[in-house]
Amino acid sequence: MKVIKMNDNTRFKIKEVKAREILDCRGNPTIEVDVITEDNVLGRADAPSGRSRGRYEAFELRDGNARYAGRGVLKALKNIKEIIAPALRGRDVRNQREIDAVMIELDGTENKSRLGANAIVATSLAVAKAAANALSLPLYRYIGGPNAHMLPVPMLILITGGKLAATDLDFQEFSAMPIGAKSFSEAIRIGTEVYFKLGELLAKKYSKYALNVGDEGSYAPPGMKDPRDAFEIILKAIEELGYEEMFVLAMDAAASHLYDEKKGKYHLMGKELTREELLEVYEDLVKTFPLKSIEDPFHEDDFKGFAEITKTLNVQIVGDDLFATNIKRLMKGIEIGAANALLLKVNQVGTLTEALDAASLALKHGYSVIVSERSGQTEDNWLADLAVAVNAGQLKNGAPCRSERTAQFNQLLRIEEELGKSAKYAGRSYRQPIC
Ligand code: 2PG
Ligand code: MG
Repeated sequence: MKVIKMNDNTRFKIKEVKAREILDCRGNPTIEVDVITEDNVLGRADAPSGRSRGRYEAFELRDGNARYAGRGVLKALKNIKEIIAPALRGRDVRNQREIDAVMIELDGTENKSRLGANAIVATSLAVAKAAANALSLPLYRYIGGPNAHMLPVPMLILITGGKLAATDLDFQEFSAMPIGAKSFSEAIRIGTEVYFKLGELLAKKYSKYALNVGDEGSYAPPGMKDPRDAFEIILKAIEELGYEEMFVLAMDAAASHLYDEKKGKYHLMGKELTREELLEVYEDLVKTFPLKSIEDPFHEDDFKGFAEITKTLNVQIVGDDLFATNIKRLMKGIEIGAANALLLKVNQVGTLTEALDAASLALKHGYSVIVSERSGQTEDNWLADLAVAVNAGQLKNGAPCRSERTAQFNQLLRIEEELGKSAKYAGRSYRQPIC
């Protein structure tokens, strides 16, 4: 048996921080960081990237020149090499908080625009992975400690619109959550069966082109406009399989992208709606379908609108663009009861520490936490570990296909197996997992 000496500095001391430009699932360049300790323990992590981004997210630094249509990340790599790496050399990888604070200070801006949040987030996660590896612990165990055991309910995005697919659907995501499964593996199985069945139904009704998929692997049916049509056909797939007791529905309106600031109105199906009229649309959907979770129902500055819908509808109201995983914005929301769930995206804020702080704050105030992908992912699977580490109870990770998605689901299948009897699937208690 390998004995790890905790005061063995060479095992934990950072020798080198290396970074490279790799491609994400959209073919866009992103950053991969290797943190290597003096004993040659490696921690490697990739930065994800969003397309349907909020205004309050940390800054993603891109080159803006001819290479890769301006999307190269060489400037960010240079910042890692010349600024971050020298400051991290010699530090102990177990001091995550200290290391993240060093990077925040080196950056010195409110939104990490000097060094780039993409540079910082990949380094922050690589440090955590190096620490986990140096301690011979799985990442979820290292980050979450002995109580990390909750397998999340996957929010399976089955149909996409908005900015993430070429469809006429204004709302961005139409999802199903297998809350009635007994285990994560059962949840993935029945979720995937629904995905297959939905494909058949969509091809019949909307032509074979309906099987083309959007950014998160979800179907993008041509000609579908009405959100009710999306939910109807998802529900039909669920019912045809006899799974109606097993699933609830969820959606991401991503309403910041439907909002016309000048007019103060939202675009939906060719109409212009006031906040009140849009609220009626949601009310109607909640009455008609087993819709239990609505993300970003209003634009990212409308804290009041979020508070109103949270009071009015008895469902999960999720702040994504609204909170941007930012503690200050979350606190503001908590004060007035805006939303009751936080969408947790590490790269929205830029460091693991800040993301964990946001999750703790949310949980402390009875807000649910949904650990979330970005539409631009890589095959790196730290996201799955993070979901278990914080016992979040929910994971938004797209459809059960395409490798950047299955990388997470497959990792969760491994974690479930590894935890054995200690593993608990959040299931029906997904909003407040009972530990
Ligand atoms: C969202 C996300 C992903 P993106 O709005 O929730 O689902 O979008 O990662 O493109 O910003
Ligand atoms: Mg969103």
